[in-house]
Amino acid sequence: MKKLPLLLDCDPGADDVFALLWALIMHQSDNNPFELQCITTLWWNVSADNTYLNGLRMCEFVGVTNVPVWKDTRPIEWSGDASHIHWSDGIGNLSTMLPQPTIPKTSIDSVQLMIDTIKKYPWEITLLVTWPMTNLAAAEKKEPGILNQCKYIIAMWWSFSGGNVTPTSEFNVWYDAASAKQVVDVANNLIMIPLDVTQSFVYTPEDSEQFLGEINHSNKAEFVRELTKFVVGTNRKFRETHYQNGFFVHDGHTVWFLLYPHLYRGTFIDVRVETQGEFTQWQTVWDWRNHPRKDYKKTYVITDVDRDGFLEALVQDFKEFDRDA
Ligand SMILES: [Ca+2]
Repeated sequence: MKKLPLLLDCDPGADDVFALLWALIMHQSDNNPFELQCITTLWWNVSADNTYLNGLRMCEFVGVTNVPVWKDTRPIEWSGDASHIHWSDGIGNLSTMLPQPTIPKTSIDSVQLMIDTIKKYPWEITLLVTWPMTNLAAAEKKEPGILNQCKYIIAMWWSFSGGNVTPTSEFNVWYDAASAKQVVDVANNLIMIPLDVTQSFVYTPEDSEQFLGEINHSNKAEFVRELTKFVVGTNRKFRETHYQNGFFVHDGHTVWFLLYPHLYRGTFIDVRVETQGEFTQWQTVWDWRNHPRKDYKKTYVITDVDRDGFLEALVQDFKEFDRDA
């Protein structure tokens, strides 16, 4: 069976690592219809060097050596990042639990790689995006029409009801709203997983134990356990979960939606980005009135996830991953 091609655009970062881990587990499994073609890593959560290293480390950890990982080579003017949340290595200093990468390092521009990969698999490839739309907007600018040659673009971004950086703006929009606007204005294949859905699901250490407890004590299980502990700590510290003992698996939902779309519900909505509001700049505005604009782009927005079904799927996936431990 021919597998469907995937590209993962990410900035790992702790919650990205969950997305990356499951994308790589899926890539290794014979029982799924998808195949990762490449991973583009970008600066933001932590430095470009560290997000790239985390991409390589996770490939090595899962045993994937046939997927190229690409580094962000843009000149970065702003030196800020989220290392105060993710720590300097991006994963709470847990990189010491991961193998040293032996996969050859690369230096090709990630935007060009994205364009080349889409052209290789036109109307077949799906893009998973777990950071702002910077690369996608740059690819579209360089090669107009390229984004609509993707089958789907599945992204964790946006919000119906409020932001997590400002009262109205979600992080992945706020960080690069110009790119968000450019992408939503042209793409007709977007699937958005908004903050409202990712924040409706607090993943707890007990959830982790539900699948880790059923398998042998292994380095794979131990890494997931420690990563869970770290992310729970940061979510509590920054009051993300309103002191509930758990964390939001924001980025992971992109991969899980791809694998288990029947566990999610959604609808098509007309979406825009507010660019000028005094108190609402970079807010995402949804038109629920069923009066689409003339130039309305088809945007599928996830509105709900089946928590129990989701956790059941994780148990099975991880058993498969850990069976040789
Ligand atoms: Ca991310």
